[in-house]
Amino acid sequence: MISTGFHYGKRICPANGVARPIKLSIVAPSVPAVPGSLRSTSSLVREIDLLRSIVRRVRDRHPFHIDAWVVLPEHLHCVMTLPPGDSDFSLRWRLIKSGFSRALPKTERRSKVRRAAGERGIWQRHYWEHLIRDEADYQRHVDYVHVNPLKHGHVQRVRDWPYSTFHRYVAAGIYPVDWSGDVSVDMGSDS
Ligand code: NI
Repeated sequence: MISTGFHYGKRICPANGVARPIKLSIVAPSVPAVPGSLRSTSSLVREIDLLRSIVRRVRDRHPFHIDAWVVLPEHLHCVMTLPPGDSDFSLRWRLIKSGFSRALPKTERRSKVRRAAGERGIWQRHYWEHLIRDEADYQRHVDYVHVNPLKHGHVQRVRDWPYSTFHRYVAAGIYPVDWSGDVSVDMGSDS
């Protein structure tokens, strides 16, 4: 069972109402990193400072609220809220992915099709997304983001993964520090 009893939406994002689209996105680099392979040099965690600066830059130009975010070595999950009247999630992801790719050293191999599209072979071309339906759905997805490092076996305890908004939620008193969500929940192609 998913933990309930927390009211994330209202506490974290007061303006978050039904009129504002919120989506969970799973954004993944193109090929899972094999330990020790060259591919692992493009690990998102290794490049976390770069990723953060790109996200900030995109957000300055195209605002969005980060409700929940976790960065893993090979992919990331995010629950974001867009301003009223704006539903262009794909624009944000496109800019984050291309900005990050451009800023990395040009060593990754590219497929022909991606070369033709002017992309570098760092990201999958598509990502999974879901429009949040209601408060319960919101909580389920925020929990999903935060339990993800545990789900993928990177840590034994959720609190031990640093690249996560989980810590912000603990500081706000929403999760207990020893919180652990349900690792058996699957969404999209996140396995
Ligand atoms: Ni995941």
